[in-house]
Amino acid sequence: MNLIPTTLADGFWHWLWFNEKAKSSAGVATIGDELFMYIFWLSVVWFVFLMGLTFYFVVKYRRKPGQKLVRSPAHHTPLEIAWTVVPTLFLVYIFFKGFWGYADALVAPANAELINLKAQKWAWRMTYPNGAESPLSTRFTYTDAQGNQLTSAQDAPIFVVPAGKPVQLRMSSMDVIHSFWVPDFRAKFDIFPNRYTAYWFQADEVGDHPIYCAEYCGDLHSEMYAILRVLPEAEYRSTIDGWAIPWDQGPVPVGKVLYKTKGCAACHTVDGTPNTGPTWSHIWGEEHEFEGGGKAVVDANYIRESILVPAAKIRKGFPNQMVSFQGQLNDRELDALIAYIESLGANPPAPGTGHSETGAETEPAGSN
Ligand code: HEC
Ligand SMILES: [Cu+2]
Repeated sequence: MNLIPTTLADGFWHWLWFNEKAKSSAGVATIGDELFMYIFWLSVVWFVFLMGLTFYFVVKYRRKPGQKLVRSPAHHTPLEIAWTVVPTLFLVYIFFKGFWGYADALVAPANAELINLKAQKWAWRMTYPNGAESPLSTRFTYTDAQGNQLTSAQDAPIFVVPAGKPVQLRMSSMDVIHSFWVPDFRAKFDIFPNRYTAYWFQADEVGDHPIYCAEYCGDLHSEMYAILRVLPEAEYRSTIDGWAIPWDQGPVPVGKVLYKTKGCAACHTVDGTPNTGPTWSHIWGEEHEFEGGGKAVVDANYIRESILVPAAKIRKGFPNQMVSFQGQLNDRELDALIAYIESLGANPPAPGTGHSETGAETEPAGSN
């Protein structure tokens, strides 16, 4: 996939001059750009001055015919104090600027939206203040600053954050060290196992920003990305409310949300059309045949096995493409998914459950 910023392609100077401002208004982003340019220009000025002086001296004091060698002074206290103190002042300024930027990045404003971020080989997961999680994976397209339309080669989660409000991330890793990196925000922070690190930013404009992992963490390190979507605050709220798991409403509504947030929706439909995987509509009670022979009736046990050990029974006509959700779904969640699939209708229909959503149901009950 190609999410490399194309800014360089617009010309070296464009890139060098930081025409592209950090898209986060929080302290660290602006300090980052500012300090970078300060150090850059400081280096340029001193480099030109020192090299110029060297060149001038080489020419001026070069050995000329007939000139006697003079003993150069070994010590000049005022000069030595000057060339120690002056550069030190520049360095002290850099230190404090950097230190303040760092401290700023750690200490979030009190009204910040607290979001948990989990890093894991090789994926990101966000848990919002209402307990909701982003859908596990979606194919996404991203339009960069130059208007190029980029599409991810892999599924990746889309995270949402409110615009114009500080967002604090409480980050930890499930395995090795990762690093949260949003180039647009100049945000980069290490994430450790068994420990939390914090980072905050404020994005004022609505838009998408790629997130990368900036700490080499194994084979698929380069595929460890996600999209950070900045939404107007009201839209952000309604989005995470839609992802919230309504535990107090019983298993069926819970299963319905899990269907979306756990990524099942990427391969399964609930309206009768087959996708990468079979539809869930009216499969309850149906007899399914498997690749390589054998068949079974779809019931709670069959569904449980299909989710935890998908490769055990491959439905005829479908690829062996589903990954195991062992460890990703607890028993309560499995129960909810099973209840949800059951709620999508039985085949043959149970007496007295007039189906109405798909074509087959218009036939009298018991006809198939
Ligand atoms: C990458 C695509 C993909 C994802 C994501 C996926 N599945 Fe599947 N699923 C399949 C495919 C393909 C099959 C058929 C092959 C097989 O039986 O393994 C299948 C089969 C099933 C079956 C058996 C269906 C039948 O008609 O016999 C169930 C139940 C199921 N999946 C549940 C789930 C649940 C629950 C989730 C989300 C937690 C999920 N799947 C996520 C691709 C996927
Ligand atoms: Cu990583």
